[in-house]
Amino acid sequence: MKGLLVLSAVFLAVFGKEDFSGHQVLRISAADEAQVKKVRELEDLKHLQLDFWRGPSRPSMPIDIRVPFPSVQAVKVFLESNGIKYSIMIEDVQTLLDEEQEQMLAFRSRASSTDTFNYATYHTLEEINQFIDLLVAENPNLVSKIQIGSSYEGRPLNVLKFSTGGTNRPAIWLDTGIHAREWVTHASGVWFAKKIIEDYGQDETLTAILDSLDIFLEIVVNPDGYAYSHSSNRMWRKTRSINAGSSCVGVDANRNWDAGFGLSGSSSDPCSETYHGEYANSEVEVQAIVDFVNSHGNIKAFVSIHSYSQLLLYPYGYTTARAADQAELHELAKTAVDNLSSLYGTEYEYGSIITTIYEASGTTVDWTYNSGIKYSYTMELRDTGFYGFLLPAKQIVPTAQETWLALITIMDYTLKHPY
Ligand code: 0X9
Ligand code: ZN
Repeated sequence: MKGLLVLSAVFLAVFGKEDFSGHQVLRISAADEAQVKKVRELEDLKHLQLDFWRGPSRPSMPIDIRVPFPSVQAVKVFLESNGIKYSIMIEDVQTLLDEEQEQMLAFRSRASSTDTFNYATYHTLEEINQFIDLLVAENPNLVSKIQIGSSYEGRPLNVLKFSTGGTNRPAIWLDTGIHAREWVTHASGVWFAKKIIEDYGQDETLTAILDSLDIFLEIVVNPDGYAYSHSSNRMWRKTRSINAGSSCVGVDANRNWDAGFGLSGSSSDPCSETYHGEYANSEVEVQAIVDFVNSHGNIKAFVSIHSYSQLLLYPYGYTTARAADQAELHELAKTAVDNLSSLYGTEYEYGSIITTIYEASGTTVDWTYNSGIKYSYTMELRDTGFYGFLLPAKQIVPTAQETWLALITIMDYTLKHPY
């Protein structure tokens, strides 16, 4: 075990990439609240270096944990001795990462137009930025690039603005990639951008939407994290800001918003994957969106896209209080997931964040909702944990296609229900 640790340290030093050989993803099915509580104890055993991919949440929702090789036996013994059921979802994380890299290499080519761009593979930050520039160059009358700020490490925060004219039209905001490792979201964001261009003037619904509303799309909300997830650690989630007094890097940008900031459902530990940051909007990537939304003043729908779990969620995450518009948000969510499912049969659950997934404070859409954006939603795309964050590239296009049906539903509803 020690040998392997030394080996992986050497590997990291030589190749600069974190190695996940022997890491397993365990799926835990807690039978009741007491067992969920037991599993929570694992969270406090820092030396195990567990990475909770999903949960803990209510007993009916499985808990997925990436367990580093040296901790695998200890965790299994812990679960077995407490009578907690589990299965192995991913035998060896590194095998999936190797396949992903191979796939990316095989399909790597610098596209000269958005027609030859490969939507069915994962792309680096540079490639996504090239895509953005190509799309804007090809369609200057329909889409432009706005830089809403710079990331902690100085990368541009690019937003695509799709507009057919007017001044400060009511608008829809879409974002992907606030969590670095949720690669299918960035890939879907790219596909959405192309889809909007293709469908304008062709598809009646999208055309009507763009004739009255603007669409803003930020494909890479967290570019530092995304770059790092390619260069060094595929499992990176947070931003890359340095935390004073800690050797741990980064803040969970989905706990950093000014809505129930710092309440339970986030962590005050800089080493935690759900670290909320020193204060609300401490992350420049979050502050940039806050400033943009406030100065725009006319955003009517906001959809923030994550993976995984197949959920369509609305506020709140930090309180069990019902959103004032809960009934309407719930109805619209139902229609949206029905439409999503109609394509490939992918099943989504929907509801408020806190009742459907878990308590989460300082999240994006709780802030947007409290700021007056009625149609505030967050999605968790494919899958339900078979591959988790490591969704094979061949699922990118189907995922984006079905998700688009949900987005169109929300955008069309927004158009038809002005407020
Ligand atoms: O913990 C989160 O931030 C979200 N899950 S994820 O695996 N994407 O990290 C859930 C929080 C509430 N849901 C969303 N805001 N999507
Ligand atoms: Zn996420």
